[in-house]
Amino acid sequence: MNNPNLFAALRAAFPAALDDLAIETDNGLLYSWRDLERSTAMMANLLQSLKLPDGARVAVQIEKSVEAMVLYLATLRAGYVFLPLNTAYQSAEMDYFIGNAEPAVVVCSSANFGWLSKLAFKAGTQNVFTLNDDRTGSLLDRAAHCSDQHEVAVRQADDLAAILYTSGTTGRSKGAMLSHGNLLSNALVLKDYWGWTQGDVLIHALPIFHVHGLFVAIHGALINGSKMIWLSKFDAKKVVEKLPEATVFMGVPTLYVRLLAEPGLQRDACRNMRLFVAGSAPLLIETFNEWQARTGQTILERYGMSETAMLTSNPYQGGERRGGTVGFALPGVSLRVQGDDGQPVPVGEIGNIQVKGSNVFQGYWRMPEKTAEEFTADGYFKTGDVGRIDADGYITIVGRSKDLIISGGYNVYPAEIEGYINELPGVAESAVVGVPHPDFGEVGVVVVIAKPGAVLDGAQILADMKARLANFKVPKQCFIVSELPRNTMGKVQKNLLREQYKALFSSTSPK
Ligand code: MCA
Ligand code: AMP
Repeated sequence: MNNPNLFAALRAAFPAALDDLAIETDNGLLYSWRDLERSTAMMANLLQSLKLPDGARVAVQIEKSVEAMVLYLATLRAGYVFLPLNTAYQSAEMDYFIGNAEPAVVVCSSANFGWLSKLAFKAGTQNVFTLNDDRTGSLLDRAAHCSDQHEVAVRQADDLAAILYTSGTTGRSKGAMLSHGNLLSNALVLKDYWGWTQGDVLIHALPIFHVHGLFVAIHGALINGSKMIWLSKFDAKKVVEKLPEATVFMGVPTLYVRLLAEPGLQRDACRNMRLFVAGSAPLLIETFNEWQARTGQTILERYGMSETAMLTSNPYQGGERRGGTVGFALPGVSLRVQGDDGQPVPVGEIGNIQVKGSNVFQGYWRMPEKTAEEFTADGYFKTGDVGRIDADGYITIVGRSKDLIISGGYNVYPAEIEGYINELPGVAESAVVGVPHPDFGEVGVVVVIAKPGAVLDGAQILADMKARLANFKVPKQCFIVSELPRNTMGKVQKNLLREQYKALFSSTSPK
């Protein structure tokens, strides 16, 4: 291949019969491969007509739609850098991302144009377009006037394709810079490893602003020339209804829990399915077993990160898929488990997971020191995950050294939430911890200490957070207490809080 642009590889995998169906949506829209070719060309021409500088970021906060995916592909095609943002983010969060990334283009829904365009113009963005999930908005209006012929921009393997914001222990989000080569190498490895084959049909039910839905699912289908059944939003009933027409499904554990609550999920519904992939958060062994008993299919669990895309996977064939493990390092990924002393731990013992490979990102956007801190002297990336490798080579993730809650597949950083809560009047200190939850796997709970003389209302604190933060980050419960458990250094012992509140949601049944 002479153009290492990821789009060139995806485009090359389109079937020769361009009029075949590429995508059907849950609201009855049909897109052929030719539609994808033409629409990405038109949108890429629009982006290029803006005369953006090399490396320009295209920041996007829009509802899921095929056109939103086309915008992603067009950004690659035109050689710019895609920056997807969760639709749940509110103005303070968006202000930070846009101020930090300084995008040349922002695309948002018409409903958010007023406040978001102000933030964008303040950050120096020249172009703000709208794109709505009903195929309206200025982006499509403008693209409609552009040519449908476009030569894919030449990009090198280490040129940036996307920036994905992901938080760190400090609570400040960092932009993980992923190159065309990072994403393409991962897509090609997964194509082989997961046995993608002609005739595969993927049910796409995940959001498209994170690695799982945007890269693993979309690249997987496109690089194999496979059709997608496109759900604008996860809906367990719709997935079950569509299963007989599909062969591959990908989901975070919450999706599997919700599917199991559907009586229609039976062996027969899965008769054409060959692969159920789970990841982004730990899959409970109960879910793994119940799925096997109900459908006769064994979920394949894999593990990845925004900084690295996919790192490990249980085998598709030629080996057992072991529940509770994330399988083996993928081909091309070198993975090791080290003790805090920087030495490898013996087989079966717990340590810090470190990785290296062509999938590992280029660093954090404009944070060279933070990037340097996260790599070892010999070039391994410190994942912040803690795990072990057993005698058979299976990797199990047992925890995280980073203070992170994964709720329904979304990451919530306690430090960020605590920062907001500590700013509220009357709050002396707060601690956010993750506790088990039957639907979301884990959810945040906050424990707050009032300033002397102040009277706090937990419900009001949560309401204040709801007004400022993405809804999935808002702790599900708030407790006002007189003191927090501390160690001799005065540090809050979050493990004791987690223990204290662990049964809070144990009687709640999954949604
Ligand atoms: C929704 N709510 C949540 C979450 N989602 N609370 C905690 N955690 C969540 N994940 C709350 C909302 O705040 C709201 O509460 C209420 O649930 C209903 O909101 P709604 O948006 O209608 O919820 P939903 O449509 O039922 O969404 C649940 C979901 C969604 C489908 C599980 O969270 C989802 O799509 N998760 C997938 C995330 C994902 O794609 N992760 C991949 C990251 P209230 O009414 O009180 O406001 S990529 C990654 O991690 C790596 C690289 C990897 O390995 O893949
Ligand atoms: P993010 O970078 O936001 O996409 O989140 C990546 C984190 O999700 C990883 O560092 C892990 O902690 C977690 N993760 C992803 N897949 C799995 C999995 N299969 N099991 C447990 N944790 C996972």
